[in-house]
Amino acid sequence: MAPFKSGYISILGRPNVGKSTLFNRIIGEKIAIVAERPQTTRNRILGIRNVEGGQLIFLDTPGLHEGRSELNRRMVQTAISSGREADILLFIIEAFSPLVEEDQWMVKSLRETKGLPFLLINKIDQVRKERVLPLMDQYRRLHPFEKMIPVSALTGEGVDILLEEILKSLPESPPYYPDEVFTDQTERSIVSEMIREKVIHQTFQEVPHSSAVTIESFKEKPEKNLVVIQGTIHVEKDSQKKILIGKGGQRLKKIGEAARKEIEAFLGKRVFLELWVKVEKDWTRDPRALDALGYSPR
Ligand SMILES: Nc1nc2c(ncn2[C@@H]2O[C@H](COP(=O)(O)OP(=O)(O)OP(=O)(O)O)[C@@H](O)[C@H]2O)c(=O)[nH]1
Ligand SMILES: [Mg+2]
Repeated sequence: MAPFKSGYISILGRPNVGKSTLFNRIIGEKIAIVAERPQTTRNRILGIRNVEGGQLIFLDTPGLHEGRSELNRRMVQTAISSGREADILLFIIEAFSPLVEEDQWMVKSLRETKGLPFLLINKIDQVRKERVLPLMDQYRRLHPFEKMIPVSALTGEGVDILLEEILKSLPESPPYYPDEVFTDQTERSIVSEMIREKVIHQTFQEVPHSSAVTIESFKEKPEKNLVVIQGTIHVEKDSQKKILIGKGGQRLKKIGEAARKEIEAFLGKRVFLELWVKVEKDWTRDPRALDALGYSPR
């Protein structure tokens, strides 16, 4: 029998390239939130996929970018340090994006890591196949990638091949986690992220980047198959609070309804969700506020 393999796989790349979409597809659950906008993921999220003969532990990370605020800095630091822990690095690019200076900078940051670098060309559902080869050639000249695999996180194309290739490259090791564990995220943190996702989907300009969500209380009422959740959406300015609440409270109501539906499906229970909006002046620049909101680099 083949020896058991197990290890950590860090998912890295610029914002919006599809890291969290790929992560969710591989884990088979929506743990990480996804949006059309860049800089959605802010923390490192662990997810486990057990396959025959192996345990694959994936780390979803914030997009690598040049941010101005302390929040941006912490996000990038989180991504880079998760790369240092990993046995394999999945460096994701978009099939339709030409190689630019930022990509070169990112690939350089990989040089200081010990993990095996894979290049994933994502979103191949969006391009004709002949466009992928020249892009691979460019990246090959930039860095000695162990493997280059075209995928579509959206349709799943190429993902089985990716999992096989990962398993081949992982070290021999017993599993790190028991079989039934699939993430390190708590119900509470998944719920707060679901709310934040709806904020991102339903607001514009700087509001998504200026919003954070905390859960104030999470009370189970088993006799009614109900969970009562109270959450706070933190923004940086009064003007953002106004936008978030909307005319007559309409926008906040929509955000709450969309979030409640998703939370109910996730928990398998009825949910009563109450949301407040609070102004926390310039929290994206304030180290103490960032710690309090759960954005400490790891
Ligand atoms: N067409 C297509 N769209 C995709 C694919 N993968 C992801 N997307 C879309 O790309 C957008 C960004 O996806 P995310 O998974 O949030 O990207 P991310 O890299 O995690 O972004 P950050 O967390 O901001 O760094 C979303 O609108 C996804 O639906 C793909 O394979 N094909
Ligand atoms: Mg993400």
